[in-house]
Amino acid sequence: MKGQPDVKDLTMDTGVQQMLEKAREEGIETAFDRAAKMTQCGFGSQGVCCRLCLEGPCRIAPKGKGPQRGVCGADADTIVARNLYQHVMQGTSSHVEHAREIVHALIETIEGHAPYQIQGTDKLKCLAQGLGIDIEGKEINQLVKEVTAKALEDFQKQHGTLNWLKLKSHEKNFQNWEALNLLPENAHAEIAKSLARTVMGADSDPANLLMGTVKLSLVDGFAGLHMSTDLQDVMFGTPRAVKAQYRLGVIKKDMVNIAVHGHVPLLAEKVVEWAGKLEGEAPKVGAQGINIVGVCCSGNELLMRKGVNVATNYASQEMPIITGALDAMVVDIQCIMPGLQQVAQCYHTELITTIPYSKISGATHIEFSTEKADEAAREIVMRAISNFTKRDPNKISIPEEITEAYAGFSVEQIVEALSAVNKSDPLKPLVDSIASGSILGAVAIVGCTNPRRKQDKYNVELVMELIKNNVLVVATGCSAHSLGKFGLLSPDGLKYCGEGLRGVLTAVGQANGLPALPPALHMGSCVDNSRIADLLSALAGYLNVGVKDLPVAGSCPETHHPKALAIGTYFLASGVDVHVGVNPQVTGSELVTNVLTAAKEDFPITTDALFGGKIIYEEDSVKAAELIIERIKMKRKALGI
Ligand code: BF8
Ligand code: SF4
Repeated sequence: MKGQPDVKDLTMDTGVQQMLEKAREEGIETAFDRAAKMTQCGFGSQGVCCRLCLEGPCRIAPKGKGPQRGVCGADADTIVARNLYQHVMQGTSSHVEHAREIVHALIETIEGHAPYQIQGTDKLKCLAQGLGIDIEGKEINQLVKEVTAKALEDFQKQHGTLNWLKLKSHEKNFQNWEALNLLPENAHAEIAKSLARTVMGADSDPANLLMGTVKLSLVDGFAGLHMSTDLQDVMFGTPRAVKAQYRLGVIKKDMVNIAVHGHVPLLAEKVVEWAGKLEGEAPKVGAQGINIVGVCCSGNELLMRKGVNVATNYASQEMPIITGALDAMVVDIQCIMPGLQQVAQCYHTELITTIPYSKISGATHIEFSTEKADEAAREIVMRAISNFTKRDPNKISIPEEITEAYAGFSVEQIVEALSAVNKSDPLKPLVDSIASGSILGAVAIVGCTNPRRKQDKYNVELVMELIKNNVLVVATGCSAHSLGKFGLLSPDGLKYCGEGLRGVLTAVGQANGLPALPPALHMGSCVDNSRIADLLSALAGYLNVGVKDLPVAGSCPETHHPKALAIGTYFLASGVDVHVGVNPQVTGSELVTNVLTAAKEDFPITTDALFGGKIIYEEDSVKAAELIIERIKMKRKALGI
């Protein structure tokens, strides 16, 4: 069609390009098409549009040419700070609800109401001890009971602070947050207070609103990310290194294909289990077997623990359907495009929603609850099998490319790999390599892809630039998928590393019987950013410094979701610089911009001064790498290395 962008400008993934061409030929609209058509509102882009009450909407004119206050008198600083706060609230509530689901699943399991097994008993004991529970002589179910009781307290206690914050925060961060009066009481109260605080006519002091945002981000970090990861490891086991495949080529023409998409692994794990149990049903419809593929963070969870192959990441989630060979896509919560159903209805693919508070009009809804997990998973797999017979052979076209990748790098797995080099002091080889300069520092590449940015390009480019400069990379979320697609989660990617980094990854890999470790270590889904925080706390503890002193940073080059803003704020508060490659919609306020980015050196309050971390907003990945490396070098210098 005339005027449409070249598919090569929309994504680096050639399989996705092929599917975009196919969609165009078949007259199907995708997120990339919608992004190209959607003009971005200048007010919203700068965060100066307020819709909080019916006196509005109010918008503040840039550069002083027009209204400078809303009808109520709120200025750009207040409006921008409130909008950012609300984004962080959305992210936090998503992660907190994720954690709460897992807590309840564990409780139902030990009470005999849910068909799961507690697989991570070592992690359970370790958490119990950390939470101050006496583990001597106690059965597993009793420990789960006591650990989940501590978790539930984090949703209801009226004094003190989150148990998970006390369990997981670095001591120096804890002291800093306590001194700044930022310790949250309980997750639900903090979310409710944040909502109450940001309504029309409540808090309008932008600095105070920003501090509220930081406080809420601690809820995101501890009662969201950490609690989810820890308790998922208790339920399903802690990930260990696995090998798997990436890209749309993992969809198989002769098999019943089911894509699992969303976030909470309770359903995804069951679908894998039932695909195994029902394998014998596939030949009855002429299929060779049942093939599960992952999308987004459910994809990450299954990849990390089960080695399930990954089809694609966020921005191209419609593409598995466009292959014409996907028999069902089953989704739970978060990052699921409502537009999926528009695409699914053009094919035989059945889109199946499963969560009562996350439905899509037109999709099949099979209610998932932990009590009925087996029935739901069985029905989903059986439906996919019967859908196999409804395929239109003329519409089937599956891109061929596949890449190999390693994942499963939990902190436990990383420490174990390092133990092969130094058994009694596993962190020493890593710390020595950083001190000697073989490794310059470490950067976590996290978060999304965004249909407004050329998919995968910015994630991949940034990593290439960093590893060339001997920066160790760890990755999570959809950005890890970008790296997987382009060989950066495989030892093959070692050729892009600087000499120092290559040497270390080769030495550690060989000590573990591998040719080398991959240049980027895949640490999991977005809630697994907690694993990165754990690794940083361990390194800071080893060196007896604060997290803020470490030569490290986080980066989200292709940000799209408010969850990423919540996670980013949590890392800022922990003393880590955070790069974002997409406009965070705060530029309409000089005050908010300066607090977060420390752009003006003499600005009275900045997150850099308060916590030791700042936002780096840079869309160009090569320039972003330079800015990140500059800060890493500054932190190295301060450490005297
Ligand atoms: O939680 S990385 S696009 S799928 S928000 Fe969403 Fe972003 Fe993907 Fe996972 Ni995270
Ligand atoms: Fe306008 Fe104030 Fe209402 Fe916002 S809260 S819409 S700025 S009147």
